[in-house]
Amino acid sequence: MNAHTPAAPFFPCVIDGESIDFKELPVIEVFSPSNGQLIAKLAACGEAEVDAAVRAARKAFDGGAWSRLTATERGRLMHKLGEAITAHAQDLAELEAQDTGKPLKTAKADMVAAARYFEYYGGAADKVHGDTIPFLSGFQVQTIYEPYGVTGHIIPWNYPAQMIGRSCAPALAMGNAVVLKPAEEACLTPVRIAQLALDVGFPAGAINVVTGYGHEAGAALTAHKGVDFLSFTGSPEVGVLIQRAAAENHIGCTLELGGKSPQIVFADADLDAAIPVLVNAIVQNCGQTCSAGSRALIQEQIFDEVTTRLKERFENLVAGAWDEDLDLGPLISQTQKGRVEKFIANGGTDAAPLIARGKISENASSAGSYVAPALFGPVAESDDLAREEVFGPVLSCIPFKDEADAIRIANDTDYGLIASVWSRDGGRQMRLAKALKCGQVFLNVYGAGGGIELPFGGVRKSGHGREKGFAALFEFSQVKTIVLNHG
Ligand code: TXE
Repeated sequence: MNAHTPAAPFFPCVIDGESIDFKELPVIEVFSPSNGQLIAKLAACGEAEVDAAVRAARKAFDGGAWSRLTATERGRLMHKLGEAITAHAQDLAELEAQDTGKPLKTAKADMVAAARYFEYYGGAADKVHGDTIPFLSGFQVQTIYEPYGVTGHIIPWNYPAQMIGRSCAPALAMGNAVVLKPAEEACLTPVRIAQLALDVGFPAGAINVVTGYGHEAGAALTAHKGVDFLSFTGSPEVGVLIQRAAAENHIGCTLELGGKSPQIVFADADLDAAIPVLVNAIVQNCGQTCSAGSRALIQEQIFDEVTTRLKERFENLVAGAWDEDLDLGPLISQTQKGRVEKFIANGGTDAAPLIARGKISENASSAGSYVAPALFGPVAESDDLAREEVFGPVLSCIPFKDEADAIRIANDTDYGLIASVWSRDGGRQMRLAKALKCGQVFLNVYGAGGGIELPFGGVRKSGHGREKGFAALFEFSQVKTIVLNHG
């Protein structure tokens, strides 16, 4: 590995309609998780560059070309950006796969979703309207939804292209100007998508992207007094810093901080339908998904049958480089690999017996950050594998007795993001849907393909606020009440 390979392209920041390299700044080198090779370089931006981006966004919002567009015109531009992502889907998917290590087929699906975010929110841009409210005689009252102004977005490395859509598209639809700080580990597609936005005619300053480390560029964006609202997806620890900074500046924020999501399998479930979904929900993106189904809660009388069937599948899973296009890729970094391997090494005890491991492809580079998937069970409720977010391809199987027991165990973590219930009993499905403390409940399905239309978010340590669906449009706007006395 040559850390100074000249061929590795520089990915710029996008500020005020310009792509700027900031080559005078310290350089962040981006390595492929598949083979450890240098694939790109970025500027490690700090306060000055973040300030330039926030000022550009402010100019776009306060009287600039962006602020003069109607909601319909904003929506049309967003549609065009969705179309441009689709037109460049192959190149973007390859870039995403190299940057994150995810299999190419997964990266291709991510580009479909990224385009869909701009299409969906482009269509929604002119469909948010207020109310007229009956009030005192002689009064006319109406409400309108207004953008905040400049919104700051900090996103992680697991779905870079999807995340620029998920976080920024609803903010743009409502008329905000955005400043995005993507993750230093993987941010190449957000930079390209911001450049595509300029190509399709987004005015300067509407979408700004600043590369850099979290503790520098991220912290500068979070603390900036010119930011009117913050949206963060990442770890609970940093989520606390974001919320604290938002409080200091008297602004709001949404936080999406991961989970320990359960899939609850009752004895009357259709196991042929459930088993592949149980596997996919933890293997997808190598388990590096906030809504990964990392706990399988299985009713006692079918525990052995289900874990035997899961074992067969886990033993046949293979991790490999992005272009091998296997079941799963490497983890994002050696740091994450170390973290996940520690969880696996701490298992294998009476409290968490190891049932099965998958494989790593023979072609996989020793410099890649691969982890063979792991299946544990029966995992004790108190064990870390039953309670902590591993963020890797590790499934913990936990037995339960009855409905009450299932609800108790499912709700007994600090997190609450999503859950699923596998049962043919309609009454039970609805009882659990109401009793589970989380933001989404799926019945006889899991995740529903990421459903951009479906409000998504957590409770407690999983965060607060809602992304996706129309709910996100209300997060990125505030209601104003106008009262006219015509009496
Ligand atoms: O997250 P960080 P990491 C969880 C998952 C994972 C763990 C650690 O369990 O194993 O978090 O991942 C920016 N001020 N999730 O260390 O540090 C950072 O640059 C402002 C769940 O990668 O939270 C990046 O852009 N910003 C999750 C983003 O925060 C800061 C996705 C996320 O990085 C900052 C990722 C600071 N002081 C991890 N420090 C999910 N919910 O999907 C860092 N950042």
